Amino acid sequence: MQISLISPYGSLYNSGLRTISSVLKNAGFNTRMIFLPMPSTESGWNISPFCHIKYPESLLERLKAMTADSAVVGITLMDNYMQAGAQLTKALKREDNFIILGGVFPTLNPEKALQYADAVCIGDGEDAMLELVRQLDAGTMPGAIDNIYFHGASYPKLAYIHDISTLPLPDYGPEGHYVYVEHSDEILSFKSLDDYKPFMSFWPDSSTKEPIYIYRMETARGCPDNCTYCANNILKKVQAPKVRFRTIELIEEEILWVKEKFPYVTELFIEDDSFIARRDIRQTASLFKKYGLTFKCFFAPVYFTDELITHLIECGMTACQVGLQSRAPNTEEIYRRTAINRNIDEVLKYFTEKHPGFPLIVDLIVDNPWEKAEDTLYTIHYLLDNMPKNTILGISSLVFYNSTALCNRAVKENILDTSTDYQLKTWHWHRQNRIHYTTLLLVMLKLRLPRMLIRLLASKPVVFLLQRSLITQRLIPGLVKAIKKHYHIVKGPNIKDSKY
Ligand code: B12
Ligand code: SF4
Repeated sequence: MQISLISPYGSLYNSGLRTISSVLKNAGFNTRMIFLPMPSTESGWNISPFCHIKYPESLLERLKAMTADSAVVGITLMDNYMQAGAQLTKALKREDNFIILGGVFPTLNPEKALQYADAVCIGDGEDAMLELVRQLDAGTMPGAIDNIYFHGASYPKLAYIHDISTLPLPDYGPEGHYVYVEHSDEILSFKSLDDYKPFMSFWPDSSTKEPIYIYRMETARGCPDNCTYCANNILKKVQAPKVRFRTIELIEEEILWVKEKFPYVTELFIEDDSFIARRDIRQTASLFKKYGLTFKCFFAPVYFTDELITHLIECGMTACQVGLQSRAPNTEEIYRRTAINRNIDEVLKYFTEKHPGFPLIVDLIVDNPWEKAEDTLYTIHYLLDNMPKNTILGISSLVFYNSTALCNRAVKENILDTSTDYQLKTWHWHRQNRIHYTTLLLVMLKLRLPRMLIRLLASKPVVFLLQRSLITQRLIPGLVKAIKKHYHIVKGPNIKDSKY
């Protein structure tokens, strides 16, 4: 039986969909994987405040032809790809095929996702998809499968894979793998694993002339923490209650496989929310060093110790991304991050004193409707006083994900209109209809403008004068649009967002 698996994401990583493909292949089914990265519509230069993607009709026609032999079409979706998923299912649905959606969007919004497809998968998809395909292959009407919510049926029984080390390595083809290249409007067929090269390239900073090649890797699923805005807030309830770690033996097996199949790769991006919480993190980092691979990972401040970060840097950590989101006590409480942010002073002191040039990425959330200007100013002054000079600020606009504690609060307080497609709001601060003056101050910090100047502009009287609706809703967004338009003309239309 032929199955087509489709990903609309900008990145070709797709660990979940690739593992599903491996499981199906191991059971004797044929899979085809189609990747549809659309950088120009998702790029930061798009001025819409929503993540709208419009596939060309001709592309949908080619996808129809490509999936004509497929009894099952599976599509992976995050919230911001909801509309892309709707377009694809509408175009690819036939009387005689079965379309299933999986990923974070259907997991958090099963009823909404079911409007488009024959079924949705909630949480882990490997066992569920295999059982679905087996039942369809046997010619029976599929029914009662853990995690699969069928159109017209009731919410399914949920199950999860307890030991994720039992799963096969992700499927990278190359046979049966295709990618859409938007600028040439072509669907390329992967002929060898070298064809993945352009999709694995990464410029560590603007001064680098040659790209490095990265392999994104999963060593665990889930997060030990529980921030109120994060998808993990729900995934803990409906996917798996605890973090699941892959064994170090399996990580070594994957590294050996990467070294053999992708000899051009020199760096690993550890995509786990919880790499830092691994009990064997020191050994795992030493393993990367043993195989000559540098790496980048995320960490939450609470897990910081001087000894641990020193070890990670010695093992080849070239950058790390720290979630701070806010330093204002009120906002930390709203996000349930008071405990997680605990060691941030030590983190910033460590990098300032020991590795001032290290690319430390600090993530912040703006546009929180409950946050007052003085709270954002508190974070700004905190960063002005403590941030190492080479810090890279990641500024994201708050997006409400369905059923999270923060989303529920927004619904209860009538802040969020659930009759709208609020999932499609973009996280890009510069694409919002309203841009706070305090966001602009953070952007100045991100651009490394003199801190003296920012301090002056962040003084209470100036903020009082400039944080007015005419300025935040008209003047600043207008100015940002004009700058982007000008920059767009200078740099050309296909610039990817700097963050991804
Ligand atoms: C790796 C990652 C990325 C990578 C790679 C994305 C990619 N192409 O795969 C990068 C860095 C590019 C990325 C980008 C973004 N990401 Co991201 N990312 C993740 C992360 C950390 C891990 C995802 C992952 O691989 N998980 C492991 C696999 C095994 O799980 P899975 O993908 O969910 O798949 C399983 C099931 O969902 C299901 N399934 C999935 N697809 C399908 C399909 C079918 C047919 C079936 C049956 C089942 C099924 O089965 C799979 C196997 O069990 C998650 C965090 C998380 N906790 O999930 C965030 C997460 C998915 N990202 C998120 C977001 C918001 C983004 C961004 C939009 C913005 C941002 N500021 O980060 C951008 C989007 C950029 C873009 N243009 O696409 C949010 C999504 C929230 C939401 N409600 O949609 C998450 C959940 C983070 C969070 N904690 O809030 N991301
Ligand atoms: S620490 Fe990060 S990944 Fe974990 S729950 Fe909080 S925001 Fe989500």
